[in-house]
Amino acid sequence: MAIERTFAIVKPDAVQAGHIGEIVTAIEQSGLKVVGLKLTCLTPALCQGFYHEHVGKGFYAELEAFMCEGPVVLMVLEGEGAILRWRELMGATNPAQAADGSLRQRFGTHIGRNATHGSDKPESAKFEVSYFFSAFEQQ
Ligand code: DAT
Ligand code: MG
Repeated sequence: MAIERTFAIVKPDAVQAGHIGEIVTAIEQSGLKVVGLKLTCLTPALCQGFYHEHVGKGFYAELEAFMCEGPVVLMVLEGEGAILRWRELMGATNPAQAADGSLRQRFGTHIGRNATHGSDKPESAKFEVSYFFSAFEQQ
């Protein structure tokens, strides 16, 4: 499998609850490398560009309000098959359906408050990494 880069977010619920460290630890213990990292707050405009595929859906207003309610940690992760591996570590979108021990099962509380984000395919990973990180900000 090829070395890939993927994009990850520790969402506002998990930052507010004090789970940044546990999530970064899970990433590093899985063998994925953190090659870019920053803490910031999203704005509605940034959120709309990032989640462009979901703008206009019934849950979008709730998603935007949630993503802008407090700080987030943005990361670029690297490793063999990183895109799928990070999705597996996170678990299913709905924490109620996420596998035992997955991050969304451990730290998510609701489908709309699910603790982490991960790119779902190579094209999204490329777009999402470059949306938030310049080449200079990635190792
Ligand atoms: P994922 O984050 O697993 O890639 P997605 O791309 O389908 O899932 O949706 C993006 C985010 O939007 C998701 O993490 C949480 C929110 N969301 C999705 N479906 C939802 C729904 N039915 N109700 C509320 N929030 C939802
Ligand atoms: Mg998605």
